[in-house]
Amino acid sequence: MNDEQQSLLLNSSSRFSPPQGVKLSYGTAGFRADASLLPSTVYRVGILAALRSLKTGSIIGLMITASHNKVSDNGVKIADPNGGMLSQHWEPFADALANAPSPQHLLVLINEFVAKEGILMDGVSHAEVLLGRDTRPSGDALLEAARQGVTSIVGAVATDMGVLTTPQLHWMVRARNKGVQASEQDYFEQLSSSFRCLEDLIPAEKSKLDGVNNKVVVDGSNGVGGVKLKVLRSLLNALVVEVRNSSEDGGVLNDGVGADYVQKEKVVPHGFDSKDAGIRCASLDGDADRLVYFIVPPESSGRIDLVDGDKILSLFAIFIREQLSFLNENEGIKNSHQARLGVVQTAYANGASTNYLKQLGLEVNFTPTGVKYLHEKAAEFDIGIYFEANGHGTVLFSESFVGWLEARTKEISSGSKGSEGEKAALRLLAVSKLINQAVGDALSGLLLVEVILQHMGWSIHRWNELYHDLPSRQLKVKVADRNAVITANAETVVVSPPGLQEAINAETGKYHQGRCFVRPSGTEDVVRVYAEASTQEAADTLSNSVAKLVDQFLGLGSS
Ligand code: G16
Repeated sequence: MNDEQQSLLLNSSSRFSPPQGVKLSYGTAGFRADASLLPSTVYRVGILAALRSLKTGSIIGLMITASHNKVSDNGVKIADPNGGMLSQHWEPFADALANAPSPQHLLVLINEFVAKEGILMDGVSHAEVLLGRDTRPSGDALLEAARQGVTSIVGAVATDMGVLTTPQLHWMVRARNKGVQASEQDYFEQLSSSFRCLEDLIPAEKSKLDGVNNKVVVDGSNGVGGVKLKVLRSLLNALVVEVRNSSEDGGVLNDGVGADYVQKEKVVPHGFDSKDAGIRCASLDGDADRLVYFIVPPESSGRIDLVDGDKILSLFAIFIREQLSFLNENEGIKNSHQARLGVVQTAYANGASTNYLKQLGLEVNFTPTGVKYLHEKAAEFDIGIYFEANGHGTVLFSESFVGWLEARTKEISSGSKGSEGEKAALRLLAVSKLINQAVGDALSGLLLVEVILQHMGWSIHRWNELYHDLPSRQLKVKVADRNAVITANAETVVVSPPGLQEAINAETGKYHQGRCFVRPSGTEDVVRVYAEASTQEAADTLSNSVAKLVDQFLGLGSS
């Protein structure tokens, strides 16, 4: 690092002092904390993003969001060149940077890391970081901190992409690095045109079935997703999308609204009531990377029937499996490609969903929570579908399979209705364009759900009846140090503190179809407890008992 670079870093970092007595770590989805604690962290992540861009010779993304967290929180995360999460190999560097006590320490860390990674800081190499933020009030100032971090590396440029959903920024990074146009308009065009292509391929007899209507009512969590969905819907013809709790309505972000609230509490969000009984409703989270559906029952007393990420995964799996079988059976498609289809879940997946997927003959894989783990596993298949129960997920297509689909669909003469196999190839290619290949995306997920329901001729009730969820309950426990909980086997077993897993096993063994696990949250300062059992009462009791155990082993000493 030359003198000019050193003094630039020392000068700019002296404007961003790290908060005293706070240790931050790059968790499930980047750094998250109360927004007032974050300027120095975001500035330093700006530096990291510029270095990552130099290292990879590609465009990097930096998103300011705290997704489902309360409005006073904020966060920052990195999108790697392929649009996915930051390589896990760089996370320890992110932690070290965020916690360096002074500009001098920061400089030493950067020098060491740059040498170790062989990053060329010659002042000539070019780096570019795309910046995005959601609608949080603290976003503007934090984006400026990120910009200053990026530009404190000589040769690095920060491009402000404005207010975006998290998946939009990931999509843009991926597209730009593939040399494709990547404005927000391009994103909307790609989603809406592939959606229309799938609509055109709906079997005529299916789309007219009773019980399928063309309207969906969407809870935007008072975040960025509702606003963007309003733009997207203007490009759709047949589908009617009513948006409630958009950030323009004056409601508070994620407060009694949104996918996280609906999925965890299983109650009607603000803005919905018994007048919505029976209609197809959906919820996005604060930055629109999660999607769940729900039904308000006629006599609801505030409860909903949740149609969660597991059911979205099941719907996608049925549709894709059907298209693959058309491809493989159809003689019109020569040299059929035996595509390998796999699905990925976490321990939060309802046991009934896993059984259902296995009964369909699918290969079900498990990873720890966090889209970075699921995405990596799903990328091993020709088509990998991953979803967390909380509604975060997507469908990944391998480049070789997309190449095969492109070659096959080129052979189909334009305007021809084609054989079932040809239509299946066209549908799968359209799905690969509609569904975000970089990360889980509630907007593209919503369009895919909607068009598959039309294709099947299914109402939300028919979809919800695919299988019946085992009753479950999720709780959070405040503890002195959540990182004292160490888990293994995709978070199903606690290895530390000693004795806790044995105590959980003893408790779980008392319940028919009982299953329970605990894990430290990566986004909030809590330990999460998940319990499942044959009745709701049993799931509630089991989760409460295990929450007490967590408190006894790790708690603040309150019980
Ligand atoms: C983030 C991750 C998700 C993960 C969730 C879990 O969600 O992107 O993959 O499921 O955190 O949070 P926790 O570790 O607190 O249970 P989001 O939507 O908040 O970015």
